[in-house]
Amino acid sequence: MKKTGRKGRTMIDAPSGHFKEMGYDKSRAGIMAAQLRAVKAVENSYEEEGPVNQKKQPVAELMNYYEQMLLIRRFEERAGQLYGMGLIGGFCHLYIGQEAVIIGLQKCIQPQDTVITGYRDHGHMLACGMDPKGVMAELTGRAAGYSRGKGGSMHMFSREKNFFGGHGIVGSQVSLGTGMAFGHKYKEDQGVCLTFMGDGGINQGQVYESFNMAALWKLPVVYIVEDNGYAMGTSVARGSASGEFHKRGEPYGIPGRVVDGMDLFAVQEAGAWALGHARSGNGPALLHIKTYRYRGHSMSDPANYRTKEEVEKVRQEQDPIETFRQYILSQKIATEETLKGIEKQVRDTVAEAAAFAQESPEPDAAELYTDILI
Ligand SMILES: Cc1ncc(C[n+]2csc(CCOP(=O)(O)OP(=O)(O)O)c2C)c(N)n1
Ligand SMILES: [Mg+2]
Repeated sequence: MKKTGRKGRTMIDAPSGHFKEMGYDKSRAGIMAAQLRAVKAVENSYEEEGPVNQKKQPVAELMNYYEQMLLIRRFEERAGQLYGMGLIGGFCHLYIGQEAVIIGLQKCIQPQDTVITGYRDHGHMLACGMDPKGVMAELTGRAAGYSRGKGGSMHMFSREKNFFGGHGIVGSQVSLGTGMAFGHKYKEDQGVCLTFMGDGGINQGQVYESFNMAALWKLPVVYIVEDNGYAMGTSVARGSASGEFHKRGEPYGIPGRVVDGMDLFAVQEAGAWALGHARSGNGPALLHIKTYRYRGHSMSDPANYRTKEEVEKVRQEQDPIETFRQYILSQKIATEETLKGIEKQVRDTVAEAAAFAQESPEPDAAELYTDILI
C-alpha cells in the first residue's frame, strides 16, 4: 500500500534523492535507499508469504545475530564483574536473558530509525552499533564514556546511532518515543521509532496518553513491551490486572501481537510485521514480547522473590542464545569450530572494552560545571 506524503511524495519507496534532500551525502543516500528497499522486501514478504523464512537468511547474517547476542551476554557478565569489583558505581541493570528481543528486531531496523528505552539499556546500545569501549567506559565513569563519564548505566545516548537513551523514570521514554515518531512523520524520513518499555512500565498513565496521540496521528512508532516477568520484585500476576499486554492498545485501534522473546526468529517475524505496519503509514503497532531476566532487577537485588529453580529451568530449557546455537548446529548452517571462532572474537572484544574502561582517565574536575541545564 502506498501513501502520499506531505509534499506529494510516496512515503514508502524513497529513492536516494529523498535522503540527499534530507542532508545525507550522495553515497550514504544511495546506501540508505538500497537498505530501505531490502528492509521493505522483508516487511512486504510478511504480507505476501507469511512468516520470515528462516532458511532464506544468508549464513553471514545468521552468524552476525549469534555474534551480537553473545556480545551482549558477555558484555553484561563483564559489567557485573566490574560492578562487584567496585569499578562501576550507581545503578546497573543487566539485560542477560533478553538478548533475542533487541537482536531479533535488528533485521528490520533502518539507519534512520530511532530507538529509545528505559534503564535496562546496554543491550540496545550495543545492538545500535555503539562502541563497547565507550559504553563500558561510561559504566566505569571515565571521560571516554558516551556521556563523558557523567551519565553512567542509565544515561547514555548516541545521536550518530540514533539511540536516545537510557531513561530512569519508568514509562517516561514512551512519551518521548511518541514525540520522536512525530518527528519522523513530520520530516518524512521513512523512519520508525522503536519505543521499549517493561511489563511494569506498560502500567504507567502516560503510556495511554501516548497511545491516543500516536493512533490519532498515525505515527510511525512500534511500542515494544519487554515482559521479563518482573517489575523489580513484583511479578506480572501481582502487579497487572491483565497480563495480556498486546491488547492494551485495542481501545485506540492499535494492533498488537504476543511474541516468544526467547526465539530470535519469532521476534524477527513479529518485527517485520510491526515495523512494516508502522513504516507504511498505518500508525503504531504493539508487541508484547515475553522474555526473562536471569539476574536481579539491579546489581543490588538478591532476587529473593523467586526460586533459583525457576531461573535454572528457563536457562536450561529456553535460553535464547543456546537455542539459536543448537539450531545453527542441527541445521548444519555452521560448524562448532566456526561458532567457537565467533565466541573467541566476542571474548576479545569484551576484554578490550573492559581494559579500555579501566585504563581510561576519569573526567577532569572542571567537567562538574559543564552540561548543567537550569
Ligand atoms: C515513575 C517511576 N516509578 C517508580 C520507579 C521505580 N522503579 C524503577 S524500576 C521499576 C520497575 C519497572 O519494571 P519493568 O517496567 O518491568 O522493567 P524491567 O526492570 O523489568 O526491565 C520501578 C517501579 C521509577 N524509576 N519511576
Ligand atoms: Mg519487567
